[in-house]
Amino acid sequence: NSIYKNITASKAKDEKLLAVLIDPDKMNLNDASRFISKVNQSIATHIFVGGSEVDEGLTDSLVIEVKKYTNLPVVLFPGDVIQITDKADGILFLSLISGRNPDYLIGKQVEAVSKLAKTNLEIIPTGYLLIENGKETAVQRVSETKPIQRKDLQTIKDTAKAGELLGLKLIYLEAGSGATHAIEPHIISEVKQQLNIPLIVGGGIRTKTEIEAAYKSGADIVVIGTAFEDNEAFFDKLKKQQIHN
Ligand code: 1GP
Repeated sequence: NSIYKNITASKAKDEKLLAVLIDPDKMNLNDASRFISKVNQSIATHIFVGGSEVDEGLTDSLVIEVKKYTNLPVVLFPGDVIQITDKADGILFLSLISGRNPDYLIGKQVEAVSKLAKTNLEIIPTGYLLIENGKETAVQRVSETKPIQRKDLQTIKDTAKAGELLGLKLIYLEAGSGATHAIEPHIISEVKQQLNIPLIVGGGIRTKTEIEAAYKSGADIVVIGTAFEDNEAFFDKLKKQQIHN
């Protein structure tokens, strides 16, 4: 369970983490090597792979390709059970605790067990909270759940805390892929104050300023997908510092 240990160790040292999200439905296999070389040169620490709607088999072949070019941990962030592949290093074992659809709270997880038993994936139980961002997102449509309203801060905080009390190991605040409004800093910091476990924030984050704002408010891991898909030059703004001897 080294992925989770590393996350908690980073949290303890206040070292911030950045996950690049790759949607197998959107990434062409031929583009993977170029894309991953950009990831390698950036401050990214993790690669997440997943999407709301991904055809069977695509995740497997993409993860194989990605692993050829990087040593970063590849963590599944699955929208469905068919996205489980033993080629990755770990999996965010998600429960959509902002919603009230039993399939996404426990049903898919039960379905996943026999598949997971055939893998060596590090399983990281994760409470997943969808927060309203101004437009309908894929997660909302596919899971047929309502996001929690941004203004309903108490429910957001209590839901995140309930996830921790249930024994989940991470809380993921999600505005939705391509969200017009990323999770607001005050929401992040209020949630952070409730939690002892690490906090992931993603959805609609497009600039270095927004990444830093999320970190400053208490995000331990920031997830970015769309901004890199739309513009790989964004990686150049997030280059690792050169070390000169
Ligand atoms: C989506 O949180 C992730 O599940 C990332 O969102 O694609 O908007 O960066 P973006």
